Amino acid sequence: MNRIIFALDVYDYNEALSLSRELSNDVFAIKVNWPLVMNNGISIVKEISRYSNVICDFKIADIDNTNRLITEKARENNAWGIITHSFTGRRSLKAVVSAAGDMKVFSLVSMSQESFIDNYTDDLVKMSMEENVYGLVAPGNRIDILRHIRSMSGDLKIIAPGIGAQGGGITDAIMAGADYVIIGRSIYSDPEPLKKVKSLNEILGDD
Ligand code: FNU
Repeated sequence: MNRIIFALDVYDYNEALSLSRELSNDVFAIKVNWPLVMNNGISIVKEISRYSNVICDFKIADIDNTNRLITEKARENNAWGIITHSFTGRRSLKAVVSAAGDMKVFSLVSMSQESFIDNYTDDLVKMSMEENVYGLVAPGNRIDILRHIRSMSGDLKIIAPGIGAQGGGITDAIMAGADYVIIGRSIYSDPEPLKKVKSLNEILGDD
């Protein structure tokens, strides 16, 4: 079992594909974000999906129709999962869930950056559960908030960024209730990314 989601935040096509090939057997999923997609087009999602589950971190935050259009593009390109904001409210979230089909929807309810406005986090968790999302994104480096979100969210999967470069500890995040940890720079900036992933898996007791 692997509990690392690799955040592939590079621009370059060849680098992205070679990291995907190299790490795919040792991570649970590869998360792509706007920098990679802006540089290479949405078809990069389909290419990486040949090696790994792909989560599109598009942080969708628009009206229902635009959310639907974005979600359909991720689905068409074989994404396994998609990340949407939830602060835009129920109607926008429903549009993502309904367009997602078999894709897993992760609803963002708080962020790893401490400047995130957390006043409505409880409401966002409740609404996300009512709308039957598959999982939540919650901060892996702000442990009290992560623990609180875990306590509210039953058996929803929690994926947690903020590990390493943003100060969070990998075991702390898992102990606080994350099912998976999202890690980017600590892996791709390492001179030996595969070795780094393997050592993180070892810390988690995963093979
Ligand atoms: P690394 N990310 C994040 N915080 O960092 N999706 C959030 O609250 C969130 C995210 C993403 O710091 C960020 O965009 F909701 O290099 C990046 O792709 O390990 C990754 O998680 C963290 O990258």
